[in-house]
Amino acid sequence: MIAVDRPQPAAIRAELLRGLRAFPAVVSPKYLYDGLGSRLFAAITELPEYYPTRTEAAIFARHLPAIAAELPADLTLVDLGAGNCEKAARLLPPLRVSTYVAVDISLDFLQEGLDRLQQRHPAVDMLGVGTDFSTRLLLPDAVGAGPRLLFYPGSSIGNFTPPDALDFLRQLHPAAQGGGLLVGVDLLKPIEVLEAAYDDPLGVTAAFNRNLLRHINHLVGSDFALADWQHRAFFDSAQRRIEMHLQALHGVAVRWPGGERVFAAGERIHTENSYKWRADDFAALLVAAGFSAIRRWTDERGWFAVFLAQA
Ligand code: AVJ
Repeated sequence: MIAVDRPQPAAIRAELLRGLRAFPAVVSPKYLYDGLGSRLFAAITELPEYYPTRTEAAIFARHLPAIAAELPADLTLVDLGAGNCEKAARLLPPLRVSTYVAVDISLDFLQEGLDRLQQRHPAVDMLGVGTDFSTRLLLPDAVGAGPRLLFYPGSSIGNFTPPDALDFLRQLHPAAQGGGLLVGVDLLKPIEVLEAAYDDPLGVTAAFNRNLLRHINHLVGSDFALADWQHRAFFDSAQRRIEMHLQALHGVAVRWPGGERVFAAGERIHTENSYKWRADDFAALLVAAGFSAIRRWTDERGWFAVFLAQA
């Protein structure tokens, strides 16, 4: 395991407090994933309403031979946001991966998954890299000079606004070293389907969102009381995105060492955007970022797409 540019607690605190003081208040969705948050997200992927994970898995299950046919043998697979490494686990033999590089912000969660995977696939070289690749993808020299397939599944790209997604893809391009990009993207679909996926009746997504306040309390020493805050998620058709917010049920003052913020009843903290793409627009985005030879696979309903592009 290698930790590159481990984020400093003071920098994290400063970033969070800047967002909490802003109007409207905003927190980056990356803070949704502490230990419990990562487990709650895993629970979300099991919900009947949350279609993206299983739809993407079905696309891979069906089209893996076609995808493999486009790729060289002895592949170096770089898994961006590997989490528990479950998604990549199913790709290693079919894609003839010889080197697997798991990249994630949280090294703790990564270690468990990587150990399990190494036991199942002893012949594959494995490396864990802890880094926040959303700003810059820094890979250690140990990853090697040959071409790499960058793997960015799950529609995590949906967290970026379209201009930020373009910047992100442009900075990924050189890291592929002439290899490619395999990326999963959630597509536009009826609003009822979208909103149910982000506001499930069991309340798992609400717990996932509200857990952010516990994590912030831990990181900055604030005193958010979870009972004061309600989960909100809705689709904004103009911006083609699901927005997640935490909304104050009544007026609250939140204190932290050295400061405070008063929230009026109904005031919100914006916690996540999840953009939904038209497949043709996303293909054009890949081209604008410098990728070529774009191939795409979708499910029968056209709800989700997997793109393969040459770097
Ligand atoms: C992990 C960013 C792809 O946007 O669907 C799930 C996160 N948020 N439910 C998504 C999420 C609420 C998820 N991504």
